[in-house]
Amino acid sequence: TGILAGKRGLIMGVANNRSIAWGIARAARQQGAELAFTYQGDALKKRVGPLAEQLDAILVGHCDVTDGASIDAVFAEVERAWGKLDFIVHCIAFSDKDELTGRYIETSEENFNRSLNISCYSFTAVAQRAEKLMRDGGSMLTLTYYGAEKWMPHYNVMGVAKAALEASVRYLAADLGPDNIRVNAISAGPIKTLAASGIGDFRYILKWNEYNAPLRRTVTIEEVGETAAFLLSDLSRGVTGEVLHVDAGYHVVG
Ligand code: 0WD
Repeated sequence: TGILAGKRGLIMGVANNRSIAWGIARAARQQGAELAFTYQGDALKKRVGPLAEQLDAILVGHCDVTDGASIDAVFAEVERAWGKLDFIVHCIAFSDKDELTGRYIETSEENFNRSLNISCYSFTAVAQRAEKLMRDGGSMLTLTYYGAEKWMPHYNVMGVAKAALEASVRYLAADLGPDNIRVNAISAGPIKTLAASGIGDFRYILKWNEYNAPLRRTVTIEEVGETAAFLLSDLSRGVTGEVLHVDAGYHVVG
């Protein structure tokens, strides 16, 4: 039972139990979904394996999204295990930490390309593979941040990547809508995770949100997870191409 009963989904981007992807996985499982996880490299396998087990999920393998062959391998494994797919959750982003501080203008061409590739293109690359397995329609979800819409201190190249990611959500939604595949993003407020710890002055950003967001607090991975469960489920069947803010309302004031 639950709003995701009978649905099968692939979760990409769990690094540890503070990851937003983990909050989404837990909520999806609670709502009855069957899950599969990817992990990035052997170091993370040790961490993601036991987490997957907690949710009775299958580990479909290593996936580095900069390597198309590893994406193909993961989707081949999903097809072998399930034959089809109902949803994917993409919680992947990367930039060299040294460029998540100071001025955007100093960004290097190499890190710009790498950041856009991992944080934006990879969602499209994954969508290409997932489309073929979403035989009964489906839901694709990615994670973005307010730094896509407005300048934010230190977010720099990641803000540019998230702006491109949000645009790609709209283009993918238009491409896949005729097959009843929906594509949406959650714009999450700041949460202390491994990836966030690379952003300059992150504690200050958390405090700033706490003082200024309408709900006067930050959000949790559980809250992002439960909104995600809604977007992955048929309860949101009329919603696509949307960027939904789960940020305690910060976007109305910031
Ligand atoms: O405040 C925050 N934490 C917010 C995060 C606010 C709004 C949005 N987001 C976004 C992030 O930009 C990201 O897209 O949410 C998504 C998930 O991020 P997270 O949960 O904050 O961070 P984390 O737990 O670190 O997971 C991101 C993971 C990587 O972890 P590390 O920290 O090891 O880089 O993305 C994965 C990796 O597991 N990842 C990759 N996976 C496959 N191939 C790759 C890659 N090349 N690079 C990074």
